[in-house]
Amino acid sequence: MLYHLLYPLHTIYSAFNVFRYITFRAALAALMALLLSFLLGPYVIRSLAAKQIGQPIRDDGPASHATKAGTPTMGGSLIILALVLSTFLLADITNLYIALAVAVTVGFGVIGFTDDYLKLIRKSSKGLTARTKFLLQLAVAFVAAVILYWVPDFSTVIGVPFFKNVRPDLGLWYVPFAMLVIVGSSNAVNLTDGLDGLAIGPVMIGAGTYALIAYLTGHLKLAEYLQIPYVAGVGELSIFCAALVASGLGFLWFNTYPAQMFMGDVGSLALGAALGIVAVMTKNEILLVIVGGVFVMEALSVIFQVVSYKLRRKRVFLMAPIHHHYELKGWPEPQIIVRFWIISVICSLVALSTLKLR
Ligand code: 57M
Repeated sequence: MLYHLLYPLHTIYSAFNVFRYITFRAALAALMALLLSFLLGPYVIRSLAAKQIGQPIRDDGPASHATKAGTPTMGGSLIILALVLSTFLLADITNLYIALAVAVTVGFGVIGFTDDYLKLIRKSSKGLTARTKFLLQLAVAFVAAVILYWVPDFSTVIGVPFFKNVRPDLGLWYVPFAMLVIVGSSNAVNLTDGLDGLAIGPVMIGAGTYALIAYLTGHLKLAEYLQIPYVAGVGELSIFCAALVASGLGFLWFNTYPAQMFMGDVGSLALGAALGIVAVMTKNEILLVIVGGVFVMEALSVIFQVVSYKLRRKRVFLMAPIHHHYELKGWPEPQIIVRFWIISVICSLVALSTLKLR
């Protein structure tokens, strides 16, 4: 909105020309998102606590989690609010990619919110059934994927990391593929969100990585130079991603160990979906497996654990997802969190190096 209001003024005051630049607007969106989440954070915590919107803790998990009972949850609404407001203010809201990124994030946020809300009023860890939640996720992802499929300029060719000449065109299969990326990413972030700051760190690192990728993908000369697919208009997503990094950072202020609030499903489902849709729209869908390496590791640990238990009646990990395994091995919580963040930084560096290594 600020972009639409202020940029046209450059004909009168040339200083407003600066609003033309994605980099400037991304930095401003980040500052705004950070400010919003800092200012609103204490208020959100107070009102969640006043309404007794606190986390029920399962008693079959690591014993150290018992002390977390009653921690205000649904803090993800703060992240979404800061993200959406700053994106609306500084990005070009007529840009389809921005509209889709916001719509998918909010759509998954609403599913998560419903789940959290049901858990709270029932005062148990049972919200929406897994089946209903999954069907709703598929529905939102389907609408987004079909819209992209119909956009004339949006190609159904996918990018394969490390191979510049391998660019399979999925045609109509692009729709289920994009749905898989969005829904998979959303659920993987949800599984990861089990220790203070554990999920938001890699979300921020992933969003920062995609901010750069979106900028390069939307820049004809840079995309040509790097031999990556060029998608006109996708550069605006850098603003969305920068706002995501900053709203996450503002949330982390309150979610860092010992957490004053959790993001809830409203946060984890929405943020995972946000990364998924950005990966799809920047044509770096498969790269998300590397960028989101921590989320993949967490999801795989659950798959291995469940399959191994079903086939051999034996567990691979003391408990899945893998962060519980390290908790039960006696690693202090902050140690697990920071080490997973470090792994996430390494994953992002590897992912960025694929832009040149191809
Ligand atoms: C949600 N939610 C946290 C909080 C957060 C299939 C199975 C692997 C599913 C998995 C599961 O339910 N995962 C999804 C994980 C919960 O956090 C809330 O949920 C939101 C995210 N959706 O924002 O609102 C708890 O996590 C802790 N937490 C923090 N700090 C944070 O910043 O400490 C969260 C955020 C919170 C708090 O304690 O209450 C959760 O873990 O429930 N299930 C599991 O993870 C369970 N694993 C399991 O059963 N493993 C089995 C099989 C199925 C693989 C096995 O290993 O044999 C464990 N989870 C828990 N207890 N809580 C086991 C026991």
